Amino acid sequence: MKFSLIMIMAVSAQAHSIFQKLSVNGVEQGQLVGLRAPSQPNPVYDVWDQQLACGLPGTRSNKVINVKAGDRIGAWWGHVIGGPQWPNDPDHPIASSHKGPISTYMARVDNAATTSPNGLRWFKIHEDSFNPSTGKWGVDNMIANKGWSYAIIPWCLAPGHYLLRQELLALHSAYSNMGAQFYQSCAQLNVSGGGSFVPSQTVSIPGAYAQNDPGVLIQIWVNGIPDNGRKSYTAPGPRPMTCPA
Ligand SMILES: [Cu+2]
Repeated sequence: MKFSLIMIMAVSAQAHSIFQKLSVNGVEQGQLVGLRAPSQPNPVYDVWDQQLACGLPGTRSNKVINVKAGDRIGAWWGHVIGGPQWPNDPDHPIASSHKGPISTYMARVDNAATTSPNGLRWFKIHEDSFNPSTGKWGVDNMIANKGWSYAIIPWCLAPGHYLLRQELLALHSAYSNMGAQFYQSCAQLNVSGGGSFVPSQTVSIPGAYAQNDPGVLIQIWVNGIPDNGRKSYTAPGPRPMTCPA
């Protein structure tokens, strides 16, 4: 038992993933264009790490992507920068062991190309969390979509520059303290065409999560299956915003 646990951890340490490409209504924007993305696929483990905002050190594009409120934004995940590490890489876009929710946040900024990712006020716009009736996690859906995970820019959002942060939370080792793995990058967006809504309920990142949050410190393996025993699961942080009626 002890040996097999060490084996699992050794394998998962090789895996991991990077959000490294953006699409707008299905149109790809190019590798790392309009993004701040880590250069290597390791996660953040500490919910108080400043790098929880936009990921580990890496590249920062000088481009800001023009989008409209209501556009469908795609985030593309790959095992390493460029995608697969080698032909038929089984850990691309991510090792299938890495079950967990995918959450998308935004934060209003003055200049999306230059702003610091820290000290911002974030709101969640979407989550693909867990479906207890199918046992599928957001990560399962992303793998089925060949690395793509989507969110819609809320139609009511006030125009301006924003950072869009997509977070993949891998829970396969989340049964131990600091075992949950947070992967994230940020997209630099200029939103036009929306309404006038400025979300007032916001969170800090880091700050939105506790290390012992029930969505962070959790045993999802029940009888050897990572399906949380088909019980409901709530991703950490706030629920996605809704536009005023
Ligand atoms: Cu990993």
